[in-house]
Amino acid sequence: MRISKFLSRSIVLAVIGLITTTANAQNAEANLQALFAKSATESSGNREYVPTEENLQARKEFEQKRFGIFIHWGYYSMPGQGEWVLTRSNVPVDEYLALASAFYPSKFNAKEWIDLFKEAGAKYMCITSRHHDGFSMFDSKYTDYDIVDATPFKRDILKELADECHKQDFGLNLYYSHVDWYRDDYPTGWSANEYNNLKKHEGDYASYYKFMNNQLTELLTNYGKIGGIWFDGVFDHRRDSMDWHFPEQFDMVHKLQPTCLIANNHHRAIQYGEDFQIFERDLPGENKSGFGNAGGVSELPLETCQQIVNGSWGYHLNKMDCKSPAELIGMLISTAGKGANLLLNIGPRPNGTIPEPAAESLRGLGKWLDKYGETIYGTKAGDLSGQSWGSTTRKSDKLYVHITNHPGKDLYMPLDCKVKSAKMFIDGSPVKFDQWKHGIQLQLPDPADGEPVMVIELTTTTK
Ligand code: FHN
Repeated sequence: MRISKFLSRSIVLAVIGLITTTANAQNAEANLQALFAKSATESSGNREYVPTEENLQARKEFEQKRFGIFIHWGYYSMPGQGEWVLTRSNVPVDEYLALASAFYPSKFNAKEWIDLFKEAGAKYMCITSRHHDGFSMFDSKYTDYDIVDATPFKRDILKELADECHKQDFGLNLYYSHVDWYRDDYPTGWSANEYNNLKKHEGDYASYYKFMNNQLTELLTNYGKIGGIWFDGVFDHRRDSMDWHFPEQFDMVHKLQPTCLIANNHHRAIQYGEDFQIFERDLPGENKSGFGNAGGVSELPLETCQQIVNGSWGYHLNKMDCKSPAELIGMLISTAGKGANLLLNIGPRPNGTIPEPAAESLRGLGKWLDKYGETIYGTKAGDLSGQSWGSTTRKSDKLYVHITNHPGKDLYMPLDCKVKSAKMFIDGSPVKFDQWKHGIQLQLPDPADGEPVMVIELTTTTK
């Protein structure tokens, strides 16, 4: 082709391309505005979020549970390098995607999982229905990139887990990622700038938003009662402050299941439609994890998520150092002492089993809860928490003193209440104390061998 002809042809093509792209972008924008204009008048508008009575009741029941199991599981467990292996290991995306066609968790057994979680004393679980890699761990008709269509396993593990949870009266919450490293209609953000194996694209948020809402509708229609949706991923557009249009999405969730509680892992002040507040690897009010928790501690039910191993949510072959039962008990005590639920994470193996060290620690925690669960479940934050010697929880006129670091013979506790009696929780044997003007001085028995925590029950009255 002569150059001039080639050039003019290229210019024409480029202009057509530009017009088309612009037109697509304008169409996408128009679709988006049309979509939100409609949903905005239908849903949130400028209304403030007023939770329904049934939602408020669901919140109360949620915070009574105090202990849940977090599960990060997907085909990302196959390389055994955690759930960010696609990006942090900077692997070729197509090679990563090919792993899905070999994902066959042959030993997955929903009953074994729920039996173990109940033996651990947990009252609910939260599983990654779809993490940042975009892979759906449930049968979705809005994508073939899911466990039924894209793997030889072909079973809907979420359906099997949901059926078992409902059969065993065990709560089921679902983690759902707002970030998507797979779909072309997701407007790429921080992840694609940070990791150069991810393609950057403008995406089409109206299309992606519709996809998410279609999937959330599937999750809230096909799997029975869902206790909560745990959203994650706003970090990807923190800097460009993309409008995710959460209010309309959250209204839709509440419309589908009014008792489904919503939380969003943004570490900021609570926003429209949220029903509980998440803290990630921090107690409420702390900022050891560096996420900032700029939103302070709200009046909503609180939940702190922690890892049973140090340093990974998803299965990681190099991070198998599991917290001991005593460490887990201490974690639960300090979390409950702040009036928060502990969501303790496990990363199952690619074959669908729970690593034995994690199972062992869970069983040890469960043994402790068999004896002391009354001092954790259904309690509120104690009058004193985060002390060097331990923490407290409160249930009506009972104040449970959890001593994880025995301070010796005497323990002074500054208290605004009056103490009527003190006894060892485990056997009711009386504990001597002196009532002072602004607190009490306990005379502690010696710590019992093999008991990681000394629990004293105070019966109190207002002064
Ligand atoms: O990026 C995710 C991470 O993979 C994991 O799901 C945690 C769980 O709290 N949330 C995000 C990191 O903050």
